[in-house]
Amino acid sequence: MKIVKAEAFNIHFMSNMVRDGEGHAHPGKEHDAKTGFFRITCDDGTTGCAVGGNMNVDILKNVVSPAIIGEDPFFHERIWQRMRTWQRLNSTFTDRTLCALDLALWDICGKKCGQPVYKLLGGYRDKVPAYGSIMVGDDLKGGLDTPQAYADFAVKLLKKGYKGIKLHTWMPPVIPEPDPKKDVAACAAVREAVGPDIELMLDPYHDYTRQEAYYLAKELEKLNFLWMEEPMDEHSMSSYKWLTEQVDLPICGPETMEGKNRTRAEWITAGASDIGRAGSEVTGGITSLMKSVHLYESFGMSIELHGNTIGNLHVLGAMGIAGKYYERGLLHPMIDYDKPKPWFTEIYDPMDKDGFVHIPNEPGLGLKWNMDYIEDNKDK
Ligand code: LLH
Ligand code: MG
Repeated sequence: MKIVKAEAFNIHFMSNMVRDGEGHAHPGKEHDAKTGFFRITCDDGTTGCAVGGNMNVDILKNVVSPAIIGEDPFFHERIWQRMRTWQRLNSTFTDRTLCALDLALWDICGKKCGQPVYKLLGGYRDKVPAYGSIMVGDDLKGGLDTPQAYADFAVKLLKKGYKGIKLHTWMPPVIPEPDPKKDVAACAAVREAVGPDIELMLDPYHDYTRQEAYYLAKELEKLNFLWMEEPMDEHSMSSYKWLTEQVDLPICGPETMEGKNRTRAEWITAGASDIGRAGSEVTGGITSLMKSVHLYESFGMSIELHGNTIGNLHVLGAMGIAGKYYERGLLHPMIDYDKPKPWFTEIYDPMDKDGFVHIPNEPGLGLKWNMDYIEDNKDK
């Protein structure tokens, strides 16, 4: 089996999400937007696809596609390793871009074997509990503008079946200065509204000082939070080691740090977090994420996966260690999360009334494409 074609292009769509000055997403005015799409075709007609995730379409078109023509997609690890080494001299060849290649390859392997990807990886479970991951705070009436707005929304999420909830609180430029006291007010309001038995997590401003992060952790201990993630710049591993040593609250990380499984190894041996973190998009795909999962398992640590990605869902289905949750979101009172994006006919992570997301069981990644929409709306 050989790869004969690889295509990357943008798909246009109408979006009601806007990015603020620091890149955080919020609801906003509908506008024309675009997202990347990558498709590999093999000599027997099998295709594998990936969409979105901030992939770099130019790199996929000009670097990846020519390099993989003629390769056997089942020599997946070899292709992934070779493309990984290309990243060294090309800063725009991101892990998110490597992830698009990796997902498309796993999709092909699954389709060809007639098995969902999580079973090819070594199936462990076919459903995972989801936590509701609430979007970064804003100043929108009817949105996430006050601690009470978080509390009201959290109660709505419980009614949908979520058993755990994570808050992303306010960050500049929505507020002029980061404000840990305001974060604690939102966390306390949510705890009060949902009662003592719901698991809660906080993902605050990502650039607090050690003292601010320490203050937050001590307050969250009183509110019985399950973990806190990314309260400081993750490039300072020593700050995380310092925080993890000071507080009882479990610290989860690193989330966005580059370096894939090797960075995770450094954090583990430094004792820089209590719970591990990685994700298929931020660490270069399923292939790399499985390396991190096995690494954490070897050190007796759990890992919570970052983001609502199809790659994470399949890895969660193949994880024999905790990793308890699938991060479902980002959720917001003014956004219908369950509405499929126009390039899909169905969402891949519907949640049942008990708060579980079932791992897609169709061969490959199990994504339900609307190829007519994609062909009609691609870059001309
Ligand atoms: O900063 C943001 O907009 C969010 O924190 C975002 O990155 C989100 O994906 C996250 O961190 N989830 O855990
Ligand atoms: Mg996070």
